[in-house]
Amino acid sequence: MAPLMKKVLIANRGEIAVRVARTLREMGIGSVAVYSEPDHQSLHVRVCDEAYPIGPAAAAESYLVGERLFEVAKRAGCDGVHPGYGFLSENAAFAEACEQRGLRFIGPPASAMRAMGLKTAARERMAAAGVPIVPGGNANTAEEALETAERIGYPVMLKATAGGGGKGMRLVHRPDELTAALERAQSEALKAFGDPTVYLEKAIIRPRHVEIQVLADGQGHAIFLGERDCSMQRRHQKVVEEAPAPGITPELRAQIGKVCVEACLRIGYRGAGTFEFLYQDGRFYFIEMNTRIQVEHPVTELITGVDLIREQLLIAGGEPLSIRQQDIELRGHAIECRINAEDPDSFMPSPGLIQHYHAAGGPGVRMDTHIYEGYRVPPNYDSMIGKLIVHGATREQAIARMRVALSELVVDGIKTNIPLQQRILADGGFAQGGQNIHYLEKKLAERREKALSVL
Ligand code: MV4
Repeated sequence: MAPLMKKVLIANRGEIAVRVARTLREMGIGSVAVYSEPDHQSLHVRVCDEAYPIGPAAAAESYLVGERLFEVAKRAGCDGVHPGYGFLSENAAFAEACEQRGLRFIGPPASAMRAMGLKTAARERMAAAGVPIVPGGNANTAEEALETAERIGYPVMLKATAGGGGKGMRLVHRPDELTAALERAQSEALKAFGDPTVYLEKAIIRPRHVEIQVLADGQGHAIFLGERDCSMQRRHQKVVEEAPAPGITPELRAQIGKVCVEACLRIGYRGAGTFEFLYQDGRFYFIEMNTRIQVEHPVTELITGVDLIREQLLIAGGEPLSIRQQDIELRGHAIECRINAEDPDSFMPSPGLIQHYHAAGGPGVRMDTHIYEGYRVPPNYDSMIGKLIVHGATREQAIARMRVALSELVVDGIKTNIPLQQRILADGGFAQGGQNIHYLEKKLAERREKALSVL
């Protein structure tokens, strides 16, 4: 087999850059790191074959500057770019610019990224491909919004067409609130995304967040790799993720998986992708498609045995999918706890020097991180410093393993959310499984109330 790529530029930092570098090296592909000033001592710099500085701490002056990345790619002789997640990973113009310079963009075609970036276009394409979507419609004027809301029924949710991830969302309970909410949503959307267009969806009140992982080769083959439950979240930041999702029957999984696979084929998708759904009362409602590898991809890797980064590289190299749907068997249960440099109660960021680090270990335990003893967590990026991931034969065993792993993990010198993760893993409601997207925030509010009442 001809080599897929000779050398890949990793256009990212942190644990995902380390993660990508590991697979590249395993596959005999050269790995090139880029780093901002405060990242000069990050692990991703050390695990790659070569590393180049790209500017100051501010991402807007380093990791987000395409031209800097292309200079490095040219100098190092790269023929591919892996964008990781965040930064430029869902930027269609960047993907195109890579291809124009003869660099394989390790991700979907720019056209698919563009289509999924516009949420109404994504909804329409998905609905046409047979994916169940949340009932909704246009809200370009107050009259149209009222008409749409009347048709789908209150409560309704206003969302930015160019948005995503929950930014600029607005819940509206009654018609008399709609006009004012629409104006505010439009001006917020303009400010945040440079586009005032918003649309309406029926509000799903107590859903779970369940997402389907897919791989497609753009040559007529697509598969799904089960689902993940990401309902444990705070302010749209996922805290704990797991696979499979509690309570999803094999029949329901096969059904929604088939729908996603058919949609991939219909839209000519290529690469790794995630269909995000709200799940309530046994029904799936499509909300967004993510065209990148996601933070929580390891839980899927652990229950399927598939290296998703490797599959991304093979697909980008033009290989047809080597795994068929019947090869995908879900084994056991996996849980991921995001480890953040933050105060476990106030959630304030806590950058600084890691004075002591001890990783957890043992069967079925994985730590994806770029930190080590002596590493300084810079204040310039998001607070996630790693992910602790466990695999067990059952959900109960995975929970027990995670509790042991969290008790072993030592990150001293800064505050981390490890105590919060320990409370979640000891929580009766979490042990039950299948909690909705409001569960963690409700628990945190109750805890705050209690703390106030004893003072
Ligand atoms: C919704 C919803 C309820 N109904 N849409 C938030 C992030 C964005 N991707 C979609 N989001 C939501 N869309 C309708 N029609 C509730 C949320 C939502 C949410 C979704 C997934 C995970 C966590 C969430 C937290 C709050 C709100």
